[in-house]
Amino acid sequence: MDKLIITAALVGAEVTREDTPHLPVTPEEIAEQAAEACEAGASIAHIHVRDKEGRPSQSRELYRETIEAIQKRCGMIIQVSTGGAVGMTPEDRLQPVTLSPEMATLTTGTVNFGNGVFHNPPGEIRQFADSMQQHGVRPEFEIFDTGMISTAIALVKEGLVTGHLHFDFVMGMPGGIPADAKHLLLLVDQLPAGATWTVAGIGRNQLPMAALGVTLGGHVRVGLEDNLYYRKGELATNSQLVARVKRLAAELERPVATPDEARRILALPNKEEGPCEPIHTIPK
Ligand code: KMH
Ligand code: ZN
Repeated sequence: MDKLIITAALVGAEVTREDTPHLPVTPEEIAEQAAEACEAGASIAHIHVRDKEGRPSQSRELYRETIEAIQKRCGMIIQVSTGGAVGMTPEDRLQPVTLSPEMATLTTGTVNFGNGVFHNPPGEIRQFADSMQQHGVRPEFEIFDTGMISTAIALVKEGLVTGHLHFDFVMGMPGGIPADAKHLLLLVDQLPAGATWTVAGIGRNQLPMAALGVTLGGHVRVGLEDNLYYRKGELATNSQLVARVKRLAAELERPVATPDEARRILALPNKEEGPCEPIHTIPK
């Protein structure tokens, strides 16, 4: 198995300071917690940003400030959200892609999201993929339900996504695929050979899904975007959640990847050598 890539989903769009005092909100707070998560074993920072009132935002300027603040502190792979918050326009959601970060999320289908609808119709998915291609950004496919994998593969066949394929299975979100071993295996089975995957369990599913990610040869996403608690009744910090996965993985003889090791595993373009060749195979 490859070394384990831990993604720290630090902020999200839904959690508030009222929910937990540990949520980072300003660019400096997000950067500080990214550095702590990196120190604890994470190699990717999945980021959203918030405005001055703490509301979810996709402001290019706020992303720029946040990315620069992270880059001053550590060499993590920065993955911006294009999901933003339910109800945002595609143009709004695409703003951070124009900064050409190393990675961005790409959700390949519409899904009920709690009481709302996370709207990703076919035309907009292609618009997002095209924008990422134009700006040299590697997508991470956000898979909330099974049908989203075949849509991701369609984008590859259409030439809208090139390079190594990496998937994030978001499991246990009300309205999305349930979080359990049976459903995880169903998702993994559908991936093209050579693709990599990570798993993000929502709420109390975070720890058991992380354990499955480690043991099945996937990678793991944790953080306050997906789960507020360290255990029942005890609020967590981002770095505590990352550190626990690193310890768990160490017990299972799966060391964590540094950011540069993660770049090699994900075949991210090396600035000097140019784009890497794709190593996955797409079924005909
Ligand atoms: N906040 C959700 C509506 C992503 O980052 O791309 C979407 C989301 C996924 O968080
Ligand atoms: Zn997100």
